[in-house]
Formats: sequence, C-alpha cells, structure tokens
Amino acid sequence: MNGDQKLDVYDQNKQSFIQHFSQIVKVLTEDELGHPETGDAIARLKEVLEYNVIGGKYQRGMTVLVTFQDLVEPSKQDADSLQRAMTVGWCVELLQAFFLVSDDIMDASLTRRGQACWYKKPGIGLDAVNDALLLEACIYRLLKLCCREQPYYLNLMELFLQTSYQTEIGQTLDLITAPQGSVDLGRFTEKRYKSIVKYKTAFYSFYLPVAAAMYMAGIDGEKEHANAKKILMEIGELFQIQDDYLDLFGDSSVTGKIGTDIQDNKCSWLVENYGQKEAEKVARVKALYEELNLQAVFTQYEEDRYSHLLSLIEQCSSPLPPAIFLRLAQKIYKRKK
Ligand code: DMA
Ligand code: MG
Ligand code: MG
Ligand code: MG
Repeated sequence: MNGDQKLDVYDQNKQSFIQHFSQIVKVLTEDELGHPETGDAIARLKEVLEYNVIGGKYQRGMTVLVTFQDLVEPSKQDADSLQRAMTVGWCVELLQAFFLVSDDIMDASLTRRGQACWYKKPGIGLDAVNDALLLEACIYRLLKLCCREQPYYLNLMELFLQTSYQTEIGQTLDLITAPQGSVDLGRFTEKRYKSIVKYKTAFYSFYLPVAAAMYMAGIDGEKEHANAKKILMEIGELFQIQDDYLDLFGDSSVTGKIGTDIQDNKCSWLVENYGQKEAEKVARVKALYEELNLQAVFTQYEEDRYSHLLSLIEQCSSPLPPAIFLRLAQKIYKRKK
C-alpha cells in the first residue's frame, strides 16, 4: 500500500464489497429449502466458505467492481449492475479459494491468511479436496443465479473455465518442475520460471478480474482484450516474483503464511540443501541468499520492472483508461503481503 495516495477506490469500496459476502453465502445456501436431505452438506459448505473465502486482501474480487465502475458510464451503474459486479468479484475470490485450498495441500503448507490451512484443521485432512471442488462449483452456481439473463453470460462462463484450465496447467508446471526428493537445478531455467508464473498466477489474478469487468461493460473485442492482457500478464509476473521473494523474506505475521518454497524444491535459484526439510538446511539456503545480497538485487529488479510497466501501460492501455492498470501496478509495487 502506498501511503502517499488519497483513499483509493479499492479502500472506498471495500466495506460494501465485504458486506456483500453474507448475501453470497445466503444465495449459495438457501437452496437447501428445496432439498432438505442435503442440509448437512450445505452446513459444511457454509463453514468451508466462511473459513476459506474470507481473510485475504480481496484485491482480485475488488478489481472486478472498480474496473466495472471505470468502464461503465455512471448513469448505467444502477444498483442491480453494481450488485452483479460484486457477485462476479466474489466468483473470482471463490476461484482463488478453490486454488488455495488445493495449493496448500500440494505445497504442504501450514498457514494461510494468518490461520491454519484448511486441510490442517483437525478432522479435515484430505476431505479438503472435496471442499475445494465445492468452492469451484459455487462459482458456476452464482454466475447462473446472477447473470444468466445477461448478454455476457457465456463470455463470463468461458472466461472462468479457460482461466481455471490455464491456472491448473501452471500448477502442473510448478509441480513437475519441483519433484519431491529429486533436486536438479538444471530444470530451473528462466524460461520455465516465466511459464510457471504466467500460467499459475497472472491469468487468474490479473487478466481474469479485468476481463470479467470488460465483458460486463460490453467490451468483448479481441484487440481490446489482447491489449489489456499484455499489460496484465506483466503485472502478474511481477506479482508472483514478489510472492516468491516474500515466501522467504516476507514477515509471516504480515503475509499470513509461512513459506515452504525451499522445502518444496520449488523453481527459484540454487544449491545443495535445497529441497530438504530440515530447519538448519533451510536456514543455510537463506543465509546464502543473504550473502548474495538477494534482497538488494530484488529491490532493484522490482524498481526496474515497475518503470517498465509504466511505459507499457502508456503504450498499450488504449482504449481503456490507463488508470485501470496504473492502479493495479501501484497496488502491488513494494507490497509486503
Ligand atoms: C500460487 O503459487 C498459485 C496458485 C494457483 C494458488 P504459490 O504456491 O507460490 O502460492 P502461495 O505462496 O500463496 O502458497
Ligand atoms: Mg503455495
Ligand atoms: Mg504452489
Ligand atoms: Mg508462493
């Protein structure tokens, strides 16, 4: 968060966005009235939603809402349209929750958003796999309930489906590049690294929310989407590079998660001791990174990429207002979580 800004549109809308969540839960759980025999499952779903969809930054979901507000003229922003933009924003947050519940199992992580990972809760374990699938199914139930009558319904559905596939391909690359118990730094090329971050993070975190708002505003041209995507994929790449940095050097009381990338043999730089679970080996890799002054290298790299982004936005934002992209870039620049 950049302190020198006035209250930005994210802050202005955050409260009403979060308040809308109880509406989402209500819509997703009232179905039980018609099917009383599923009541116990719906109670479980409610618990899954409340534990896993809440507690993050809501940046992805809010991006749908604030971008929609930028793209649609104020006279057409009636209460119903804004409600739909919020609901679609929550669909992005549901997709994120679906990925995170699964990701934490695969990465053997311990904490997320300042609490135990869902699968780590006593009595949950691998039942969390089904909970993740439930979260995914909720996206399409919500889209149908709120947007079935809208001209952009099919575009949105295809967007969510395609983005899910891309993210899953990214997670596949992430996992097969980091096989358990087999450390081979030869696998870690810059090209592979870029592919992983593009697929596993950039599509769903940055292109998806802006593209959803564009479709809702009636902007469905290929050229417009390609231009926006070009910028958003770069923002997404920087975002995941920061995530990798924060995995080790972030303050876990701020990020809400304890890093596992060294233990998990994840594609990043370096060395013997890498891909091992013992605390002292992990500490040795971290000490080496510190010796190499990676924190300073990262800071410089982040600055360079940020100024590159600013010029890309200047070149490619049209016909969308540059503010849409500038805001996102500013949001993530020097982020601590
Ligand atoms: C995140 O990769 C990608 C997805 C699709 C969740 P990651 O494992 O680095 O994320 P985190 O650091 O949040 O566990
Ligand atoms: Mg992870
Ligand atoms: Mg992961
Ligand atoms: Mg990470």
